[in-house]
Amino acid sequence: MSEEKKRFTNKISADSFLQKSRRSKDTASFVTAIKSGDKVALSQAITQIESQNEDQWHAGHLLLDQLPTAPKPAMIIGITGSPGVGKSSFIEQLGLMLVSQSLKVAVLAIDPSSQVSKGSILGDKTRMEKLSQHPLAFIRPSAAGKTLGGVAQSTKSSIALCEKAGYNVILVETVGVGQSEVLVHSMTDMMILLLQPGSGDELQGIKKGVVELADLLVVNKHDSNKKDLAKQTKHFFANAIHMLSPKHHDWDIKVLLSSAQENTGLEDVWKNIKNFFNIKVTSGQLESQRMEQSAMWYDAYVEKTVLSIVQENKALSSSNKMYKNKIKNGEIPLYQAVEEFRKLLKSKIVDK
Ligand SMILES: Nc1nc2c(ncn2[C@@H]2O[C@H](COP(=O)(O)OP(=O)(O)OP(=O)(O)O)[C@@H](O)[C@H]2O)c(=O)[nH]1
Ligand SMILES: [Mg+2]
Repeated sequence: MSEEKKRFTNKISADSFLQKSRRSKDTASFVTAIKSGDKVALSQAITQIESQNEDQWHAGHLLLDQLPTAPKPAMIIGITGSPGVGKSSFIEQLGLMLVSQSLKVAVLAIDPSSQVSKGSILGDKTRMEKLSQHPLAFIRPSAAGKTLGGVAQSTKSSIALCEKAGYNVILVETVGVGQSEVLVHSMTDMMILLLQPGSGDELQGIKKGVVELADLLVVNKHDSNKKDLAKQTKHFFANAIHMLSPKHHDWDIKVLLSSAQENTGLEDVWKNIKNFFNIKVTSGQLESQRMEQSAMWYDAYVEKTVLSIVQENKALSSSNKMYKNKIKNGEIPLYQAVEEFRKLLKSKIVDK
């Protein structure tokens, strides 16, 4: 090797060493900051996790891996319900009650539709104004726009980050209707469904699936002139849930009443949340549910990894595009294209 080439090679390895050590120092100081309760650092780490930039995305996930496991599992609770039912207001009141008991509360939002509409982001922030100013609370509005692994994946990683950052209760508000309930169910320990007074029709059709996912039902806005209607709705659901297939053998799904406006019913909600977690932690179900969720997420990651390998491979990605175009132009039937692409992919993988 010529002297010049040697110097050049040495310079490159010295540079990459410097880069690496700088990066690991960054990660180490990030870890320290997050462990010490630095909300700005936590926020920056979530931004990395949500990033579309592969280096940033990896840096965020590396950091997540390097943070030590929380000494006690957080209570990860999904709060779901129709638009306008009062989720953000309920979360703020519940959150304020919990921080007053010296618990650290993180609020995240999952919004699979945020790639299209970013409408809820401002709303969430203003509706949780008091809580967002509390030192023990951390509020992160829903991920805006596209993220590398998808919005659901980034919310799942943000939850894990908040747990490792020492938050005791993590409340995840679902934004948008439909798929978000199933997604939030795949990343939380408990689901609370908020209901409007007079909303018996929630038990019809697709909403029945959402009711079946819930571990606790709360008829909200039990105040002013809606008190009687809220009570009737409570009785309606209390009777109706007996007809659904039971989700737990050791937990009776309850229907409670609450009002964020009058700040009533929230202590009862909290008492039930604590009972639920006591049962699930003691029986080991919380741990097994989380492991099951991880296995499911592993599948999702593998799918994404395979897809990104296809996209990175020139021959495969150009065939992929070619088939897509052919389908769009009506030049090939859908399943024929899928089958041909499958064969091509298999020929690249097998025996190599
Ligand atoms: N009467 C009454 N109104 C409430 C209560 N909680 C919320 N509201 C009102 O209901 C409306 C919606 O409240 P949000 O807390 O933003 O509801 P949300 O479910 O988070 O709404 P989206 O995130 O937009 O789906 C607001 O006008 C609130 O003031 C309550 O306990 N009682
Ligand atoms: Mg809201």
